[in-house]
Amino acid sequence: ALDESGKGFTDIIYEKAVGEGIAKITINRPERRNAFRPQTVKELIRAFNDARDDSYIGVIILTGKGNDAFCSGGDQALRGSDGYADYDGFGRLNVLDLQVQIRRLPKPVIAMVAGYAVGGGHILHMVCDLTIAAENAIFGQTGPKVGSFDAGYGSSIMSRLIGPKKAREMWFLCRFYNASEAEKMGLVNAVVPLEKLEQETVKWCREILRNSPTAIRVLKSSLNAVDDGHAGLQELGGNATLMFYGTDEAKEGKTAYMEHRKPDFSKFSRKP
Ligand code: 2NE
Repeated sequence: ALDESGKGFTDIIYEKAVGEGIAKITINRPERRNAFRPQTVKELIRAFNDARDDSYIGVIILTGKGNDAFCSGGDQALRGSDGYADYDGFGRLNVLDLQVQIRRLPKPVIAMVAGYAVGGGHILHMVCDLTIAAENAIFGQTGPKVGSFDAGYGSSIMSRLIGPKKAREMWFLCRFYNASEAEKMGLVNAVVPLEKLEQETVKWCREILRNSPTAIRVLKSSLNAVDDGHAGLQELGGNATLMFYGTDEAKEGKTAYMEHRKPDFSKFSRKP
């Protein structure tokens, strides 16, 4: 059963599976192959924030409406000289904020891909922690064909995922790759028949949800830490602080401060 909690969204559908701990965020612009405009990205950011803050949610699925596309990138009809502009007329590249949000979100995000994941849509699936693809999925970058590129995560994460030579091929030639090619390249975790896509994705979610949430949280940040530099260390370090606060040693420091006395750390061993 799905509990609609995304009232007020126009470009996405936001659902939470009752009793499961799974949130599902669906880009809902199928008439444009789920291309995103600034409003779409604003809504995605709101939904991801909600799923992050909901302690009941342990895994988030990102997908696109329909079977034709996961996402075809930025809406080219709205592209101007300073980014993508919709209601307020300001050009933006707010999808870059969304990429960072997914990367830093302390819960696994799974891209569930049917049809095209191309351009900025391909980058969105790459920044997700896992990708489950339907047999009809097609992956590729189109930027250099349409006068665009992503020199950030879209390049560095791709190079890590599929290797520097293959990443150059993908960006320089702008070829499309089918699901089985993508699996061989290491772009996706599994390929399943289209009719099994959701079932298989939920199965992966449930397997993750059976495991320790703290272990998963720390592992996500540690798997990103080297590549994300200072920001990666900050994320990983934040998890260390989070766990340290639960210890008697940390509590002694805080309690002593509140009681206006010197802290007594003498009973805490200096472990080898
Ligand atoms: C995705 C693809 C390959 C699908 O092809 P097909 O043949 O299945 O569909 P079709 O007919 O091309 O698309 C259906 C409708 O969706 C629109 C199309 O214009 C078409 O509209 P109508 O002609 O029916 O009115 N549509 C699809 N993608 C769109 C898009 N991204 N923007 C606006 N309208 C779009 C094929 O549609 C395709 O190649 N799409 C373009 C992919 C693309 O180049 N994306 C932008 C890359 S740049 C980017 O995303 C980016 C970045 O590089 C850096 C930062 C931020 C974003």
